Amino acid sequence: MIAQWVPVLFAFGANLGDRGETIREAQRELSETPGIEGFAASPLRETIALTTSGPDPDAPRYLNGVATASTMLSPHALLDRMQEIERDHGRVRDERWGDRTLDIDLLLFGGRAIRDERLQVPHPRAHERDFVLAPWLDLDPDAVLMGHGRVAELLARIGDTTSPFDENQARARDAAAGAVGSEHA
Ligand code: PH2
Ligand code: MG
Ligand code: MG
Repeated sequence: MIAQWVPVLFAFGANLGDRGETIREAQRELSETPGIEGFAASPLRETIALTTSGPDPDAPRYLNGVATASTMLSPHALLDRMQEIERDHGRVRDERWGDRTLDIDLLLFGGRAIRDERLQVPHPRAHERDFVLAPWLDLDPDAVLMGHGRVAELLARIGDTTSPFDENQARARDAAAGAVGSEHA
């Protein structure tokens, strides 16, 4: 059988630990997985935690981003790899929508609709989440969400509460904090 390469969209989120480092490492690991090609990641955005009782400005903020790629893996093989990377970064699955070191979601898998115990694709709530739509629009101003239309319009409709995140500044700050810390070690 000739391999079929399918375009996919991933979402990444983290609100515990070194959020930016974790997401960028996880993206590198995913991009280096055999059967995944053409990985392109969005800028990261800082976002208010959405909990089961609504947005919680007091909860640790998330960093969120999305990435596009092509894959010849099956949806479930891809999900296995995503969950392996989540586990490698210390993800524990307990509370629904609880704080987490790393969340990787599969939002789109080609034009396919998949619904089983492990997967729901297209992601049922992507169209109403600014923390998905805003970084996706950064990556692709012409993005269209299957079944819902243009991402620019969806985001304009719900409003954007996310803010840009300066990764270079965060790295510089961490490096400075590390240098100070070592002086006192
Ligand atoms: N993910 C959740 C629940 N709440 N809130 C933000 N801001 N970003 C997320 O990625 C997120 C969330 C469940 O996966
Ligand atoms: Mg999620
Ligand atoms: Mg998830």
